[in-house]
Amino acid sequence: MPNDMDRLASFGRSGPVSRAARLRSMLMTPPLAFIMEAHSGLSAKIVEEAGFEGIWASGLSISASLGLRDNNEASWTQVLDVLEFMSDATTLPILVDGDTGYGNFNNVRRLVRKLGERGIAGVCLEDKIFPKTNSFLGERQPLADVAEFCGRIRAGKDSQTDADFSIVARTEALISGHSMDEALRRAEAYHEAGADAILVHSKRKDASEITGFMARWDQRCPIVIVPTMYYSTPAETFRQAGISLVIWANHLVRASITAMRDTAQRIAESESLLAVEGRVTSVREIFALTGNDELEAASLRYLPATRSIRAIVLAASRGAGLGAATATMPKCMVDVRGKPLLHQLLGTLDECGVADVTVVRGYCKDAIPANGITVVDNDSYADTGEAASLACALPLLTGETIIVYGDVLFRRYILEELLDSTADITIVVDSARTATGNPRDRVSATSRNASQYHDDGPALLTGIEAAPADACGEWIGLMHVSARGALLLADAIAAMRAEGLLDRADLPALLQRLSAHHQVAVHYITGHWLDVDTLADLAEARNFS
Ligand code: SPV
Ligand code: MG
Repeated sequence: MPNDMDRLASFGRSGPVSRAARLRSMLMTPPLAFIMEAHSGLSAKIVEEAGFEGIWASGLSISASLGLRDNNEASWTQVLDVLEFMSDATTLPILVDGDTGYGNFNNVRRLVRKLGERGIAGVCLEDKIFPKTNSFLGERQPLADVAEFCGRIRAGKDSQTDADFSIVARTEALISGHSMDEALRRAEAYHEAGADAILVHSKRKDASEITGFMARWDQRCPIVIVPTMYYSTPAETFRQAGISLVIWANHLVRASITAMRDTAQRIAESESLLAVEGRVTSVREIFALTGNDELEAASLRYLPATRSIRAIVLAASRGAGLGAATATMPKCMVDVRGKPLLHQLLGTLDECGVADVTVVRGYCKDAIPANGITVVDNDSYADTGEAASLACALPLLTGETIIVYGDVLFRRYILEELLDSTADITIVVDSARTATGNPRDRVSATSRNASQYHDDGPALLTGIEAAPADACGEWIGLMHVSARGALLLADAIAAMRAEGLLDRADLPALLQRLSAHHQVAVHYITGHWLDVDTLADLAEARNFS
């Protein structure tokens, strides 16, 4: 049965749509048609790309590409597997070189059914005996008995599952040294047996046998030729002679052998790829030929959207509390168990799938190399605060973003939980720290940690710099914004800048401003984090895991 691709593909000759019907049209209706050899899915694509209307699945070429002789060394099911790749790779009709049909009438029946299942448009059967030998090897190869071969043709026609499937009967009479009369006798018998077309093969250097045959054939049915040996004959001669279909039988496998040998030799001799780069097809071209763009489009349609989360790390300050440790580097580069603090933080971000990280540098900025991260500089770090540092990364504050201080360490689960937040703006607050820590980071919220589970929604930030009695905890310097939250944050930064408040503001001040107009969700934790402000913190950081 024709498959969907057959039904949909309609180009070349107008009218018929199935591949079998298109091959039939090439055989039955002028003008002279040409089909080109292919032996693999890739070569089939190249034939189609070149604008041919059909493909010759050459026995010689398929065998050679498998490293085998053209003597039926590849089993017919192995050939069938190659044909399936070819059929899938192209929309063109494929005429298969079926050799002798791999045996008697019974083998032909099964072959034709299986070809139909793979969307093959037609098969060419030659009047020789299994196992075959290539026509250009030796002389006077024995031919099949005419009646027996006619039985193969009839069996094939009775087995086709698509009414338009074609059987081309090939006579080797002239190649095997028989007379023109014998060639004509055989052609007539095969035509009578139901062959849709006759392939007349010749190994002369000129087309005289072919034109001689045509002069006597009288257009009884379409004639197919393979001008491998009489290659200098112009196509016009075939047109004038009334040929229906020309097969360019083996030139892609031959071209590939030339190219592969040349490339292999150059590389072997020069011990380098330089000699061939630019002479060989680019890898990008392979992607194009095999349709990777289609796969990309399909992935967008069928795969769940991938989440892309950025991080902005604020690391512009020196960190005066660390004394000599920050004489030549910012606080985030201080060593904690063999790695800078910043690298510990980047590791945690990476483990949670946040690989697109921007670090805002300031003090000793050259101590933070741009390896695997984007760097943005706040050159006024000495006179500005955290909000101004964040403002330096404003162009990168788009989409879902984590904002974090460069001197904070926290267990991975804290970030994982934060990334589950559905609020537009969420800050992480340690509810165990209401009296300790930096007063500016103490926050008040609509509910405390203990009561969070009984509420409908999350606790919301109500104020900063809360007195210990009012504080619900300490903001740990880690927050998350959704794509919308990023816009809200950018708007707040722009408003503070317009009011002249940006330069001196810290992040709690920015959060307070946001919470006045928008909901800032509080995600509570207890412990499992630290920030490094003092040498004591640094000692603690070295024990943090
Ligand atoms: C083939 O391409 O395998 C053919 C054509 O059968 S020829 O090699 O010319 O016989
Ligand atoms: Mg062959």
